[in-house]
Amino acid sequence: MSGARGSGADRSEPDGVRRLGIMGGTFDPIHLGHLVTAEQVRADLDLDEIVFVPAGNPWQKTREVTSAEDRYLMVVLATAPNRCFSVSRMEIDATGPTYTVDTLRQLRAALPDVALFFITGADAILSILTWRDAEECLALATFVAATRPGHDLSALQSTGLVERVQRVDVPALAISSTDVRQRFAAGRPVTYLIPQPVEEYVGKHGLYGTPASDLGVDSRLHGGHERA
Ligand code: DND
Repeated sequence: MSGARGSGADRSEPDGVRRLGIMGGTFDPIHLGHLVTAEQVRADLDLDEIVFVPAGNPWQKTREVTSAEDRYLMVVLATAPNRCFSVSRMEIDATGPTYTVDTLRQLRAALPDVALFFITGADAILSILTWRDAEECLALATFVAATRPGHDLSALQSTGLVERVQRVDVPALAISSTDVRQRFAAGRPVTYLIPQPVEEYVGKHGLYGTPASDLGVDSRLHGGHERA
């Protein structure tokens, strides 16, 4: 079963302090690279739990992003089998652009005695200085930089962040949401790149240029929400 405790990492907190990983992302859609990264960080840093936080309205995206509700439901489907994974609606239910600093402030206030670890892939950590209130983000949580194919973490040296983030080596999976979306649109295979329930959800709801199923009464009842 997934979710077994890892062999342990050096803990700077006293015994008994819970360690929470936060996996933020647009997840458009979630894929195995996200899941493997979260699980590897959980095991290496001996985290008790990982909460996935799908971004409600990711302000730096210039393209049109899939609805927050669809992305949230795909993350729920993908993470359900792992007892250490959960999903938060905090950014989905927020109004306006979503900023990581707001999420971390809320988590810090709600969980004052929990050690927070914000998990990023190499590309995300290298852009962190462009985030709103980046310095405050770095103070509110320990940032974890996971390796990712095609992105060189040694570039962190020039940002002055190398001492301030914790690096975790993740099995290399050259999977990206962009490629997955393009595969759906072109009718190319996505099997083994994303969890099967996510593949089925995309097909059922006609996301990423796939032909929509005729949902009949279902679509009128639910108005496009809560529709897994
Ligand atoms: P992405 O759009 O990169 O998410 O957003 C990552 C986080 O950054 C989210 O929580 C955003 O809210 C936050 N952010 C971005 C920009 C500005 C601000 C905040 C702000 O507050 O101003 P993706 O769904 O593309 O990816 C999710 C994570 O998974 C990323 O950290 C990405 O690097 C990582 N990842 C992989 N890691 C290893 N192997 C792979 C990966 N694919 C994605 N194959």
